[in-house]
Amino acid sequence: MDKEIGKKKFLELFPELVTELLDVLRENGMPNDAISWFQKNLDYNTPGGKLNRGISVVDTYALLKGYKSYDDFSESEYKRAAILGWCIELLQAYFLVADDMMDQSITRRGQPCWYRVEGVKEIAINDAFMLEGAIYILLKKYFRKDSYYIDLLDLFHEVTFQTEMGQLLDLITAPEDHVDLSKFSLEKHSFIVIYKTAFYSFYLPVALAMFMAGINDELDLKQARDVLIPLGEYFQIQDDYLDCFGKPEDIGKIGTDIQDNKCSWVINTAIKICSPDERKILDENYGRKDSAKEAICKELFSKLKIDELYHQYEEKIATELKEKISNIDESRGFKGEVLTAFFKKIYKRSK
Ligand code: DMA
Ligand code: MG
Ligand code: MG
Ligand code: MG
Repeated sequence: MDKEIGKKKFLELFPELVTELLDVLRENGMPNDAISWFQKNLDYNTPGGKLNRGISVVDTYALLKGYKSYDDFSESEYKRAAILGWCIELLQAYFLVADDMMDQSITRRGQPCWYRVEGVKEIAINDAFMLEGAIYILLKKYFRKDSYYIDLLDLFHEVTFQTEMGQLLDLITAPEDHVDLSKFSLEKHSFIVIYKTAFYSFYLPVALAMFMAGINDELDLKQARDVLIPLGEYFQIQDDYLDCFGKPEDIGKIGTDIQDNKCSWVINTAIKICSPDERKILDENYGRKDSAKEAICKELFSKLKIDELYHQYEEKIATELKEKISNIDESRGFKGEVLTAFFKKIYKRSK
C-alpha cells in the first residue's frame, strides 16, 4: 500500500462528504450563512492533521482482505472504508476543538486553535457538537442497511464515552488554581491516557475495519485491543514527551502541559526520580501560568535527563509490543500484520 497514494485518495473523498453534510443543512432550510459556517468548521478542523487514524481504517481493511494495493478495492468498497476513516477524523476534530478550549491551547496543526479564530470563541462548543453529529449522518447514509450498522454505532458511542471519561480525569487531575503533585502517579497517568487517547486513536480504527471485513469474533477484538491499548498508551506518552521537548514546527502546536498542571508522563517521571530539593522546585514552579516558571521546570527536566529515560522507555515498550504481536492467533482471520503496521507508524515519531 503506497503511503502517498493512500493519503491522496483519502483526502480526495473529503470535499464530497462535505457537500453531502452541507446538503443536510440545506434540506433543513438553513440559511446560507449557517451553511458557510458549518463548511468552514468542517474544513478548518477535520483534514489538516496526519490523518493516521482515518487512513488506518482503509489500510487495516486492505490487510485483512489480503489486498496488495488500492486497485484491489472496488470503488464503493474503498469509499465505504474511507468514510469510516473520515468518521474517526470527525470524532478527532470534535475532541480537539473542545480539548483546545479546555487546555487553553494556542495553536493546532500549525494554525490558531478554532476557538481563537476571529469571531468564533464559544461558538466552537456547538461546532464541536456538530462535528460529532456529522459522524452519525454519514454512518446512517452509508451503513444503515448493513448487518453491522448497530456494531458501528455501539462502537462509536462506547469509544466516545471512554474518551470523555479520560478527558474528565485529565482535567480534574490538573486543577488550574491548586497544584498538588502528590495527586499524580504513573499509574494514574496510565489510566488517563488509555481512556483519553488509546481507545479512539488505536482500537477504534482497527475495530471498524474488522467489522467491515466481517471479522468480529470477540476473541479477535480482544486480541486487537490487548496490543492496541498499550500501543495507544505509548503514543500518548510520546505526545506528552513532545509537548515538552518537541519543536512546535514539527508537532504543529505549542506545548501547554507544564503551565496547565497536566498529569503528564514527563512530570510523573521527574517526580519519581528527583531529590527532595528538586521536588520543592517542581512544587513551586509546575502548573503556574508563568513562562519563567515553566522554563525552570524544563531546565530541571533536562538536568534529570528525562529524555534519556524516555528513550529507554521507548526501547522497552517496543520490545514488549513486538513480543505481543508475535503471539497473535491468526486462525480466525485476524492478522498480526495489522498491529505491526500501526506500530511502525508511530515508533520513534517526532511529530
Ligand atoms: C489528547 O490530550 C486527548 C484528546 C481526547 C484530544 P492532549 O490535550 O494531550 O492533546 P494535545 O496535546 O493534542 O492537545
Ligand atoms: Mg490538549
Ligand atoms: Mg487535553
Ligand atoms: Mg498533549
